[in-house]
Amino acid sequence: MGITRLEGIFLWHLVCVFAISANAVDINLLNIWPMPKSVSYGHGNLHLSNEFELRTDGSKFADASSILKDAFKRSLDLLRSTHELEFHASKIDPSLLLKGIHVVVSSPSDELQHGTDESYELHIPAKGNPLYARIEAKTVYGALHGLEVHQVPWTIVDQPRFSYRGLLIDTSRHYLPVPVIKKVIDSMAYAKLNVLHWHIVDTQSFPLELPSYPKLWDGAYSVPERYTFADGEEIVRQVNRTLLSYAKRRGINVLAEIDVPGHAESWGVGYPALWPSKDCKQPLDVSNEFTFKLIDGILSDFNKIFKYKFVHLGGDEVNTSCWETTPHVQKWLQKNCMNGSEAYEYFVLRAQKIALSHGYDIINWEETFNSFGKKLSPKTVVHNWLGSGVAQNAVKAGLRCIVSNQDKWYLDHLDAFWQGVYSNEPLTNITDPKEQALVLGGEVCAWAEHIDASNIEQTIWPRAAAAAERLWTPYDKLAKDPEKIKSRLSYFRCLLNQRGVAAAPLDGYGREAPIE
Ligand code: CP6
Repeated sequence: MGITRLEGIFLWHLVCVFAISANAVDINLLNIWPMPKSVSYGHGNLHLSNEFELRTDGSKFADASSILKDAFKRSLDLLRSTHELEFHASKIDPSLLLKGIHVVVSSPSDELQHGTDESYELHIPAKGNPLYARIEAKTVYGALHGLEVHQVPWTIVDQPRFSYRGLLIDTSRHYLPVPVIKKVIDSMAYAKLNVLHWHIVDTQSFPLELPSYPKLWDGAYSVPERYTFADGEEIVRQVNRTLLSYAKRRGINVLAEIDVPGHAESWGVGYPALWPSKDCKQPLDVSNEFTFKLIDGILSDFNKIFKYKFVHLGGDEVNTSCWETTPHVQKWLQKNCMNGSEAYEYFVLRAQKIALSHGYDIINWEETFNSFGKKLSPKTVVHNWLGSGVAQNAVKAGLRCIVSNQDKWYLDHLDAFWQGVYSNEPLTNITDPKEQALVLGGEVCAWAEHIDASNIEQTIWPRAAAAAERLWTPYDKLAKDPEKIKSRLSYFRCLLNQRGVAAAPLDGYGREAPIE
């Protein structure tokens, strides 16, 4: 037989620790990612009891849908695979044997939304018989963050710095099978990211079934490369009281995007009337009422699945020249006294009104703000991607924003090294606390022209983790010199590998470290 499975995993863990121990100062300090708001450490080792259990007495959260119970079980399975298990129970002082975790949640609600309280405290008494760790949280989602801490500090008091900590996936350029998306969601929870920005459709393909307009997914690459409405529900929406969605059960909101009018050619495969002409397939036909009727139908379908308060309406990279040269659109422009850029503004603002009528707040890419920022709905969140300075301007104008500047946080750029990802500060040049509060956070983007199921994990990880700490950890706890966090990030990378996520080596993935 050779070694048992458990021993095998244990050896692997040691190898991993050994590999990074060369510049390790205190192995305890290395292990937590992202770094909590405050941590205190004790000394010595605790051991997990074989009967490691969840206690919830005193908690106001009834857990009717087993969110907490399932999260505990996942956490325990991971602990079993990555920690020194209690191999020799009889030799261990029972007061050093951790019997379980006592979770006390003060809110009875399982609602997950933008701004849901994610704070938690974790206390592990030095000794006790029986000895329990204790997690206290306002909401079950804070408690889930506590369960992600698999190290043994004495006390953690923790809460996120930013409420929006996102990752974009793009299922239009390459289809991602549902199990791959679920694994991305799992791994986001490990790093305390809380928004999956699902860039579902774009020029290349329309993989989502929508009941209102069933021919839209004629724009999918192929029959198997599609998401049914039920797939969408399973990934995102609360289906009923006990079968909660995959993302919500892990504390992750799903932000859906339709990128109009520029990135939408695939819509016209099923509904060619959306194309201005056969030679001009995007931007969508601004002169056709059907275009807006269809956006309304899509958003009413979205409303049944996507419960996050925001919907993303794109608005980037709109080239209106073919509106101006397509005869019937040109006529419409003349009749309405608009040039191309005015029609772009008209389109975006009308799409915003439709989204507002469905109860959503709106996120738009920064070109909309740069072109006609004053006219945007006050419920707009400006999504930076082009350059620096937009966030500053958006919050000065009183709008909220999220940052994703392409040179730092576009993960499909393989020369966006982890050091730069870590160093990207969302509040650069924003000093007024009122303006700072309008920066909701940021998002790393895995645009998928060159990403599919075969390489998505190593493209996202470990760099997304560097952004996750920037967005979670208080500013004064962040390393000014990213090299200082290298070994702790390496450790987190190892942990991802142990959990079956193909996170790349920090300076690996077929590229050189930046030249110093
Ligand atoms: N697709 C969409 C893209 C990009 C954007 N929107 C993009 C542009 C430039 C770079 C990377 C991605 N592929 N819909 C911009 C927000 Cl360098």
